Amino acid sequence: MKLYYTPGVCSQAVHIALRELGADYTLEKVDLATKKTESGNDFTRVNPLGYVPALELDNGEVLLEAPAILQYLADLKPESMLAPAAGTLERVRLQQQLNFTASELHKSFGPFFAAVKPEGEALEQAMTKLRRRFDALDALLSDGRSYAMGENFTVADTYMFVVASWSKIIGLDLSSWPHVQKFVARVAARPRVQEVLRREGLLDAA
Ligand SMILES: N[C@@H](CCC(=O)N[C@@H](CS)C(=O)NCC(=O)O)C(=O)O
Repeated sequence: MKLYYTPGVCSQAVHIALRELGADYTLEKVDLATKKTESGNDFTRVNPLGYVPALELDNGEVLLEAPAILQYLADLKPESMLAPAAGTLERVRLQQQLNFTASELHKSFGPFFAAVKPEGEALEQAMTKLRRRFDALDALLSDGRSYAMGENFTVADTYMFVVASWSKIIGLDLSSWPHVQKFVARVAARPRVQEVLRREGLLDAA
């Protein structure tokens, strides 16, 4: 398998899942501004919409959309417990969390990463929306669970971790959400996650 990725963005969730699974994979970095891959290819031939992650399977098929890719990977190795079994209520809970991360949390960061940043009332509205989603995440984790689904680390956590970590980039202090803050630290401390961060050039080599 080949993962098309860009350091620090949502493709990192898939990178973490691959690493946690011990899967056999290669990486190809994508420049999101030029849509060129590091080997000089046109990334829009892989994903016409030009966004990562894209996972190229060994038969040449390409999978898109982080929640779908993450579940595909988890199902390759059910014993990894990276997702509850398909068809169970627990699996639907995982899908609920993946969808929340994608369409609520991830997209609420959009205005802060836009070329033209919101100002004044628009900025306030965008921040209120984002803060409310962090409130919901903190409430989910407030019963003392270690991860989104309980004590098992799952693919829902890989995506939640990456998106919650963007708070640092926009200067949003996570101390307002202590359970989320602890969750981010817990996931960051996982040895495979450290390997991914290092491989993406987001940690010192030492
Ligand atoms: N719906 C997509 C969204 C992926 C996405 O937003 N990727 C961002 C990075 S986090 C990206 O590549 N943006 C560049 C662009 O849209 O041109 C998914 O779930 O995989």
